[in-house]
Amino acid sequence: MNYLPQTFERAAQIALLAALRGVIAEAPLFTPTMPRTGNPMSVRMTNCGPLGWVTDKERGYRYQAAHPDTRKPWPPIPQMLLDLWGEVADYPFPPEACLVNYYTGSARMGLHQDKDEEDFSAPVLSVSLGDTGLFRVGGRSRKDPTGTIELRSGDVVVLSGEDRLAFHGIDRILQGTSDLLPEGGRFNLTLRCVTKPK
Ligand code: MD3
Ligand code: FE
Repeated sequence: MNYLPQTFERAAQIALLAALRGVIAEAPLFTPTMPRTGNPMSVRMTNCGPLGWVTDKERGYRYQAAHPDTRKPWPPIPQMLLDLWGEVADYPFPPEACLVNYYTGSARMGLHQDKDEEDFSAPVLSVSLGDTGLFRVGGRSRKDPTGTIELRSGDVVVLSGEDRLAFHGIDRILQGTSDLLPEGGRFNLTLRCVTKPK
């Protein structure tokens, strides 16, 4: 795992947050629901880019080109994120999806693998904004030992190669650790390639 702490300094975090507010104005945060059970996830989400990750009771985890509520195409990925991809991804194709997760209060994300993409050869790139998240990462088997990293506002993580299929999750958010978001909480942005490159 390539952990790049404080890739975005304060002014860059503010600029990225402004771009993110624009994305959310076009594509409001929604509460995803689990396949089969329909139970709500504690994290709220939206996306930008040609494709977005969504889930619901009926159709489960998938990527699609439109917001599930507005049915409009997702807004474009902010240029700052495309620039970051160009600088650190070491991959010859642009990202197709940027999933935005928003955590408040006791929101968490259980240990999982990201396997809904066709293309695991592309890296996944993560950017954190706002309160610190306790990030747990293990190996390719659920039984592999895990370690914890505190992801702070402005931190970037690049997952490529073996790490691309590592189990990972967010145990909890440390409330009040950042004053970037007046409303509190934590945003995580993940840039992904979804389809097999031609
Ligand atoms: C390790 N998000 O959206 S980002 C997710 O902070 C997700 O919101 C977390 O897991 C969050 O799927 C963690 C860091 C991350 C992203 C993708 C990974 C770690 C990863 C893919 C493979 C291994
Ligand atoms: Fe994930």
